[in-house]
Amino acid sequence: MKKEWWKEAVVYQIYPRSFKDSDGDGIGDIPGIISKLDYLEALGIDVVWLSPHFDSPNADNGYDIRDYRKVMKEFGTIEDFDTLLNGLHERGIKLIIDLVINHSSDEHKWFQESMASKESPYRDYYIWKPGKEGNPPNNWTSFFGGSAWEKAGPDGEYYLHYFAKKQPDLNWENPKLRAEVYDLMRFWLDKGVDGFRMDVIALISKPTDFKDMDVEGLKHPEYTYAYGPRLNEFLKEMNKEVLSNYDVMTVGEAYGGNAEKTLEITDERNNEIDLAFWFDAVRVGRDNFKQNDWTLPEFKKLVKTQSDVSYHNWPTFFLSNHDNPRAVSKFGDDTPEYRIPSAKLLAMLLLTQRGTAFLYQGDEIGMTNYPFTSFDQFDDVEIKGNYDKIIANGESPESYLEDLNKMARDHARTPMQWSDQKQAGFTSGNTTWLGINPNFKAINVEHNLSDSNSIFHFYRKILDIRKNNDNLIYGDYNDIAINHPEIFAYTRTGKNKTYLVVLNMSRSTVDFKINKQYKGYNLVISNLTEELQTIDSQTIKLQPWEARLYVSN
Ligand code: ISL
Repeated sequence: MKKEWWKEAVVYQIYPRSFKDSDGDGIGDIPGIISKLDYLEALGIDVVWLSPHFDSPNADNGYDIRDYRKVMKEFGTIEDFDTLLNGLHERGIKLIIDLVINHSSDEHKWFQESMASKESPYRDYYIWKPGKEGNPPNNWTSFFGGSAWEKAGPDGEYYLHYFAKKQPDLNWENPKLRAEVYDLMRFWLDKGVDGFRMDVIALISKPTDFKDMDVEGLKHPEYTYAYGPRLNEFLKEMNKEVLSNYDVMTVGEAYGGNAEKTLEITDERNNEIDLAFWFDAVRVGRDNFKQNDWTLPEFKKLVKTQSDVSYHNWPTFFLSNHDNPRAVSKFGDDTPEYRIPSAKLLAMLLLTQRGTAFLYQGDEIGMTNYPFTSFDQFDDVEIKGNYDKIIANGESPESYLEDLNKMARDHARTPMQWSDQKQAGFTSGNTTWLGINPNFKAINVEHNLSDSNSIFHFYRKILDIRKNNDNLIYGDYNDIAINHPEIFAYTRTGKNKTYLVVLNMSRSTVDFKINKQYKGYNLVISNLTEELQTIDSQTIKLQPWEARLYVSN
């Protein structure tokens, strides 16, 4: 296995709007992040992934870019960005930024020009089609509700938008557009950024036939939209033109669920991108807006599929991000009794899996889902955009709200809880762009820092163990109890050591039977006990949500 810095990295995702506000307007900003650099250093992460920081009218919180070379005014200036980058680099932390190039904002000057006339040199920067008898060109739908087509401009044509109508899709068939994208990538790389997270990268090459979808297709339009015929070609070109000239990491959002194609774009022999996020494990039990029940064996099997990639691929592992509920609320147990042990267990799970690990802001202190009680508490364009469709499908507002309380994207976007003071120490202002979780008095950074037994310090310790153990990073992965309903147990076998991870993901006390080959393994760390123990029998007794890491001798 070829060693690479990005294979060893633990990446910390910052959603800048919600991280830390420095000027009292209730919106997080870059100077706010700069004021927390020592915090990030103390945690011990290797890379920061910054969600979009570019100039944007914020139809989708920055995933709609108006100017790719400017910083969003609420977040600060380009000088602030440079200071952030230097500050991170001085602390040995790398920075990757969010490249949103499937679509731009409709307020981008390219789109304004493109819409102005059919003859505009920018017309083909986007995808325009004539309507059909007063209707859109086909029946494709937007992920954020309604048709994926919007009529605009003097010529009466429709443009394609897979997301909100303020997010028109860029036309990757046009070599001029591709050259512009490569240029803006170079702009940021020449500043010294260390790579990109690539938003919905599997969607950039569009299907060629623009045929209507059938009823089944309409349930999951992403399967039609993703992995178009020229995706590999575009990524190879991007790699040759730009990426291959820098020592950077790239992680693509492989939205659209096609394992074979995802492996292809991340196969090191293909020179496309390095890594991809797979969503099957993180979305276990999810069906669009419904979070159904799921079982631990189901989850473990999805994790195994992600992990068992070929020698020429490298996996990623994550339990949450800005589009998903809080890790401890979905995978742990966020009741007062079990929140702390289960959040620590998730720390062990995240940091001992095979693959580049992605930790989402706030998970290191065990932040939980927000208790939403009404629709006006949400900000997300996706929730608002899909409301009519969901109600028209026969669901009641009450049951939609119940679903959203399990899976809404806004759970992850509430402001970071820094202290038990006013506005959780997030802002000095009187308002925040999204509500602060009412549990901030109990759950916050300050308490975590001052308690050596906290979730934060547990993350710190495991990060440190991981950093000093190649076997834990590059070792083979083997699930040793895949059908066990409560225990997640696996080994990581490297050149000279085997690690054994045993996680009780339940509220029950469990006697876990283990093969005698593990006799004599020593405890490295546990979330419940400080006592160092050796495995001396074939049964390990685990308390509810107990997590243990052992090593061979
Ligand atoms: O979050 C989702 C469903 O709840 C997905 O449909 C999500 O939109 C999809 O994973 C793509 O996400 C990315 O692109 C979107 C943006 O809204 C997300 O925040 C981003 O992560 C459009 O740019």
